[in-house]
Amino acid sequence: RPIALIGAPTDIGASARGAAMGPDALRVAGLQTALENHGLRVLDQGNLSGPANPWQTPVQGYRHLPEVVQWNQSVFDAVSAALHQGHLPILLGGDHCLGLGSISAVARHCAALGKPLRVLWLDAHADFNTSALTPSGNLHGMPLACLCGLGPEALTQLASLPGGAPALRPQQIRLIGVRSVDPGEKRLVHEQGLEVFDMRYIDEVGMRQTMQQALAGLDASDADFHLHVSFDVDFLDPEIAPGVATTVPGGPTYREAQLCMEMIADSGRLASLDIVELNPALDLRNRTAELAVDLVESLFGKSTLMRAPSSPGVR
Ligand code: DIR
Ligand code: MN
Ligand code: MN
Ligand code: MN
Repeated sequence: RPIALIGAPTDIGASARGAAMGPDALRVAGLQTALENHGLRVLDQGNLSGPANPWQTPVQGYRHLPEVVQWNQSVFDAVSAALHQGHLPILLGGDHCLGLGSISAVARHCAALGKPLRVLWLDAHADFNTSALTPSGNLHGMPLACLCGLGPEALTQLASLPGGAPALRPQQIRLIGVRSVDPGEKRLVHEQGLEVFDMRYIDEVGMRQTMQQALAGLDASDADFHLHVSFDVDFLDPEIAPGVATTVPGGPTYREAQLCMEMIADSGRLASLDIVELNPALDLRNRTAELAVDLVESLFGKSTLMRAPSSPGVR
């Protein structure tokens, strides 16, 4: 299945400027060639366009809500079209507010086909704030809550299924690598029953068992699961990934991140991907973009040796 690269050059939902340069930094780091060298067909669809960042203060708990809606509508349309054509969409962000448009498109696609969907959210943060809880008003801290129906109507409407239900139920989500959750957000995450594999959990049981649990049941169903990965680059430890605006110490190491990606690849279910929050303005000689490309190669099945995908781990 060909891969469609969809660039969304904006930092409209972020806390700092710069993520708008993410798509080109990933291209410069050789994303397309890396995937092609692995035998995949890749169509770079170029960049979407949308409103400029007016860099204003929050209005009723949201910064740039109308612009965030516009960008997400474009992402929704582009990801929907790619899925409709049988492509595997990779959204090149841009900040993480765009996960709303991307996953809304995926959820509708799955609903139409009657396919079960699971979302792996790789992130230092839970992205489960609401206007009442957010310390910043930045919408990149809210996409997951909006996808579950908690958010401003303009976004929850975009993130709804044809019958009106939210795009996602909390049970479909696995959060991995979390180490920064705001006080009110913490309560909401708990109330909603999200399954969170935070860094303490990864410290205690290791990445292998964490991923076994996060991927559990994907092949149990008769139906073919659709696995969506939303990869916020701040998931990674800042020592290896300095090119993000909201670094939080104590993230996965290079080896842990590789294992995470390899085990997702082994599941054989990856069907759509977001790469978000890369901020080239804060990076060192594009090394974070290069690391992201390296990890995405593993996510698409690159491995050191020829080994059966059923090797210890997932299936
Ligand atoms: C913080 C930071 N929780 C907020 N969030 C994110 O402003 O809501 N940073 N997602 O990447
Ligand atoms: Mn995020
Ligand atoms: Mn984050
Ligand atoms: Mn490489």
